[in-house]
Amino acid sequence: MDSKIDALVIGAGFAGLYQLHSLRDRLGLSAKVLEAGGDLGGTWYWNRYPGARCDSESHAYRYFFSRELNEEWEWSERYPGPPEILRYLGRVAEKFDLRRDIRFGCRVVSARYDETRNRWIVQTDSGEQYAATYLVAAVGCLSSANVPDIPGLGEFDGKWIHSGHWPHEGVDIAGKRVGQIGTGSTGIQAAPVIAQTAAHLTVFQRTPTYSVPARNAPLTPEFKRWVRENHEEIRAAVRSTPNGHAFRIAERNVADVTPEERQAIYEAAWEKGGLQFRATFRDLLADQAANDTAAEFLRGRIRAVVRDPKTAQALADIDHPYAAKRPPIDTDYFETFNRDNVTLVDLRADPIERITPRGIRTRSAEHALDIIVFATGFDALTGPLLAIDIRGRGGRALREDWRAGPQTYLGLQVPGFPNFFTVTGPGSPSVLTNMPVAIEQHVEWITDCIGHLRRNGIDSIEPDPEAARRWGAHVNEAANATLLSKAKHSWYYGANVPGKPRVFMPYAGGMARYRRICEDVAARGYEGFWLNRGSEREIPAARAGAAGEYAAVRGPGI
Ligand code: NA7
Repeated sequence: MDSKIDALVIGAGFAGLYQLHSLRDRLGLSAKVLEAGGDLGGTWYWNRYPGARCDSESHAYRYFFSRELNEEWEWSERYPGPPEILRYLGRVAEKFDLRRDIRFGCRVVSARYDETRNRWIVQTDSGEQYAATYLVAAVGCLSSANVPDIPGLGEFDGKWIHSGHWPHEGVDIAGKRVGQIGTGSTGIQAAPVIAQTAAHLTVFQRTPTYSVPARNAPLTPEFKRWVRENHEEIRAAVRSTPNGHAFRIAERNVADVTPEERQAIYEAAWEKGGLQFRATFRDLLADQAANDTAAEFLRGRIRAVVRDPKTAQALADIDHPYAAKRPPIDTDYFETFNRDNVTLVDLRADPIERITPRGIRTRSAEHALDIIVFATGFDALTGPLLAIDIRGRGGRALREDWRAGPQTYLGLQVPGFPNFFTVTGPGSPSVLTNMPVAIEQHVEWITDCIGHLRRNGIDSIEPDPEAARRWGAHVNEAANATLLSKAKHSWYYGANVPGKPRVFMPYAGGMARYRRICEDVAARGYEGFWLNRGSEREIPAARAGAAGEYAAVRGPGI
């Protein structure tokens, strides 16, 4: 057992790499990363399905902690794809000499807190054991694949693949009959690309979704120069916007403009493309009537593009407010349904009954297939953490404690699990943001926190259960202040995984507001946490302020 380690980090994606650099090179700790994949990249190591691409714009999808790094790196397109993101992370690892402290191909299966020694004992799938004072889960929010339990899958004679475990050597789709289940962000990216080479693509749609064109394009030399020269401005923007993107949400409400002006605004945003469509009006996620105008505009676009009226109707018959589920962006998604080799199966009218050796049988027909692509998403946020048997004080199991839903304080720590930190854990803005921004904020907060513990001779930190309870109530309240609460069947609620508790998991109060809360908590001597020295417990006095401040969320923060 390697027990000379101060900190163990699980995962070598954006979060794990920066956490290693911060703990090792800023605090001088001995730190190691354990990574299940064969190389770094996290989400991007695994998600290599056709059409995979980041939805955040490249100038905002990066670390901001090193100006030098940004000056050395240039993205080539508006939205980066996996190969370029992996090259970027490879460059980061090289620049900060990270690889020497990462162990690849080693999956953490359990982590147990040894109270007498104040150490985490971590076990990998190959039987290796590590011990460390601090344990940081940088396991990603969308890394636990959700393969639905459809009867007959084991009998299928063809090949089936989940989008999140796409074989690195690729899949030969040319001339094949492909069935794709799922039309979320992944399915919407994958279908147009699969359709280009497959003999036939059948898209099995359970819930139709809005989508806005991504309008990806190579970056111009002028834009690249602008990015290089405006590091500070872009950094300031991503740190101050509600969702960590570099675009600002308009100040106006839908009712402030005439219907003609509104139409022109939506058309311009449609032409510009991307997630910033939702930034056209301030009240799109707060007010149903306002949202209805965007929703109707987007439904109209589907009807205008898709030629077959029945298919258009099935695609446009959307049952939730725009952006109440994660809003996808696409390249020719709706146009794909005009191809002769593409069919849409509306599962609400014609549900899947089973998978047969030949393909997928719905209530009305059997669809013969060579390949089934599951673009069925992930056991989000809690899944990657609960895949590990994590045990805190007295052997208590995270799986038990979270049976009714995740309980965290600030999405950073869990009561009863001292010195265990979760980067972008449930209860933090995480998936509602441009991820690297949320990751950077968490990594820096955790690093400062561990630095504080060490400077002050504090052995361990853990949340006061009451603070975690209050935070959980606030997370709920923040979601209820938005229209996100109108899409109860979203994966934000865990609704995509049968049996998963229905709890809104990410924090919808906004990244900028959340950042202030975290800074305030730290400035108050880690209010809401217990700081332990041996058997003595220091409880920072709760003062009016942080706790009271986050008690009221007025309007959506996203
Ligand atoms: P999502 O957004 O969870 O989408 C999964 C899709 O799969 C969605 O259309 C689901 O329909 C569908 N699905 C899931 N289970 C089934 C079953 N059993 N039968 C039929 N259809 C099913 O995952 P993505 O990978 O697209 O995106 C995840 C995130 O990655 C994305 O938001 C970005 O942040 C990046 P449903 O809507 O549940 O009815």
